[in-house]
Amino acid sequence: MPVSPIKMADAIRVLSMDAVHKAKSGHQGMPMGMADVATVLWGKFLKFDAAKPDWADRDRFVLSAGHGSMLLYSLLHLTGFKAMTIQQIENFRQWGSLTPGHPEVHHTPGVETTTGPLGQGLATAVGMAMAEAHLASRFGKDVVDHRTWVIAGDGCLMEGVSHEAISLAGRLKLNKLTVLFDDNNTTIDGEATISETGDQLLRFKAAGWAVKAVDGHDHVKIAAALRWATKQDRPTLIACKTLISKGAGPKEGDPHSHGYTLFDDQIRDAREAMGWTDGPFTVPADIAGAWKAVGRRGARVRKAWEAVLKASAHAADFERAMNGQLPAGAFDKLTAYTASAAEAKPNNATRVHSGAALEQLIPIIPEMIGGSADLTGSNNTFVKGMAPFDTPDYAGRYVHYGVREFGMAAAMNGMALHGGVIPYSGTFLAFADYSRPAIRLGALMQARVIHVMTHDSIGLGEDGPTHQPVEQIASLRAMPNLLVFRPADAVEVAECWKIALEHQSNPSVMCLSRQKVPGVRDSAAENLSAKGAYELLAADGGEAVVTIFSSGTEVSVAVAARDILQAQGKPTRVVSTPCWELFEQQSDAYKASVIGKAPTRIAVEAAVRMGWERFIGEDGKFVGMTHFGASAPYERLYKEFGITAEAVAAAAG
Ligand SMILES: Cc1ncc(C[n+]2csc(CCOP(=O)(O)OP(=O)(O)O)c2C)c(N)n1
Ligand SMILES: [Mg+2]
Repeated sequence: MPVSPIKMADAIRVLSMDAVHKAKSGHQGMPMGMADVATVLWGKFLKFDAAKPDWADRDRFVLSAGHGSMLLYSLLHLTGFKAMTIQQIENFRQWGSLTPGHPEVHHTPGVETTTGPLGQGLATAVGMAMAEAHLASRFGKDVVDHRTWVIAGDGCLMEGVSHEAISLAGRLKLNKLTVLFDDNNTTIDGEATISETGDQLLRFKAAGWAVKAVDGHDHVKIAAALRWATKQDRPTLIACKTLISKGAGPKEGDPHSHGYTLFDDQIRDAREAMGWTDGPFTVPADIAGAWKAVGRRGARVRKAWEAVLKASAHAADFERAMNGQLPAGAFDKLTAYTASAAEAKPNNATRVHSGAALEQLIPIIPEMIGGSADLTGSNNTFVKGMAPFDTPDYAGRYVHYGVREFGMAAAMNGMALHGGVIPYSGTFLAFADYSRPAIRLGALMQARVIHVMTHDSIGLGEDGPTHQPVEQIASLRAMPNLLVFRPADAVEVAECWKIALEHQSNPSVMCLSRQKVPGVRDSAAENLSAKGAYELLAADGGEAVVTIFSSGTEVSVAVAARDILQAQGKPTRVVSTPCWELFEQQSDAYKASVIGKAPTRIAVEAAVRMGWERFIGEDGKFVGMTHFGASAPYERLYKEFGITAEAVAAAAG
């Protein structure tokens, strides 16, 4: 007799209850409520093969409501993902387990993206769907043709980033993206209506989505809705009306059963209500067998696809791109350009140098997909000849993200996680705070995403303090696994681009200037930026008595200050620090040699001091900002705020 799909859903419910109960923490409410929807989706629609979690043409499943992680872990276990043993389920939320509190990509096979910060999973999924659309165009639909499915809750849809994600997806008509909304009218504080009474269907519809509501416990209706979703010409929202903690006896539908609320008695009641006689963490053989069959359902399709890929003229290129490797000769043009920049020492804004570096890279690296949050001309992210990424074919490589910094950064994470593309895009550095939650998640997920952030100091001038970053550089430097670059001239800019592209497991931020600066590097023989910090100029005429540390546009200030000090008979070194994170990775001996032994250490940066003690020590002198900026031409601002060569020289005493 075939196993009832309700029983299969009950297996998710029971495992979720048992795991949360054993961990004495976590969330059973959402997994129990969405078990039916998940059973239909995984059972009949999701293209996957449990034996091959990383099959490139699999559908992407994103649990945006990451607190419901036991839903995903149950599915991975039941369908037979090898790593997800019953012991892992029993070790939910414990040290070293594959079942952390919220799903973490690269940690658990089958998890596509790290979720938990509500709303971001949905925004990340938009990027996955974008990557799919582009790669389908580049490699053909026989090689790339999959969907992206998202489960999102009330919380995800309340978060502001969902607005950016939804409107971008709607504008781009990403018809292979489906959001399954767990419409349970519940959040932590109680009924969702205590804080939200908007109409989600109308909201998505207004953004250009096709929408539908369905009883989230009716398997037949759910299946019909999912089938409908696959036939639309735009992204789809299915609001699934569910009861939180469905199946949990008296707790079913209780708006306070979001988290760990089921204790021994309630779990016994729930088991009874479900007619589930097996003990904790035990799934009857017939139900387990039905789920295992689901896990094998995609094997044939996967093998057929592998044969198609093998026969495809694109095979090698596709695999290289999906593995994150750069094409042969990726940096040939850039290297030649860097050498010529060292000779010509062009006097220009570092954002312009970045545009020039991109001109060397874009034609050779087809994986690079650029864009900007409506600041294309200011960010210098567009290279002539790039077509816009848009319907109908998505072949273009330049995304007009609109004024959506957070949605853009999250989408880039999704593109990088999907694989096959290397996203970069621009905004102003002051607005890094708008993107910050996605930059952070990208850093946690080791996603190769390059954030071009121009107008990186008071040096942007007249736009004034709202646009002048002061504390952003320090705050970004505090973030683990993020490479924060602040290059000084054309050579360093090109070096930093190369490093960012070569680091497959780090996001990068390029802090770039609006104002022009002179070239400081004479030679491009070695990528000195790769060391994070290096001696740009040695002291003349004896042991250095002063070392000036600096980054970006202030390196030329440091160089001018050195001239003054040398003229006063004080041998002075200048150290450029384009990337602090990379400096920390150098040997102790190298680091000590860069810090040097000069009795006077000064740092100059048109930003706050925080963190510079690393270079100048507690007693070091700092020339920079201690307050917000002001609106005026930048030359005046540097003078008024005392960030000048004279001030640096004077600080040497
Ligand atoms: C950005 C963010 N803010 C707050 C939280 C904490 N949090 C986790 S779940 C949740 C309630 C979400 O409600 P819903 O998505 O409807 O989940 P349900 O209660 O239905 O399971 C909150 C506030 C979070 N994870 N992320
Ligand atoms: Mg809810």
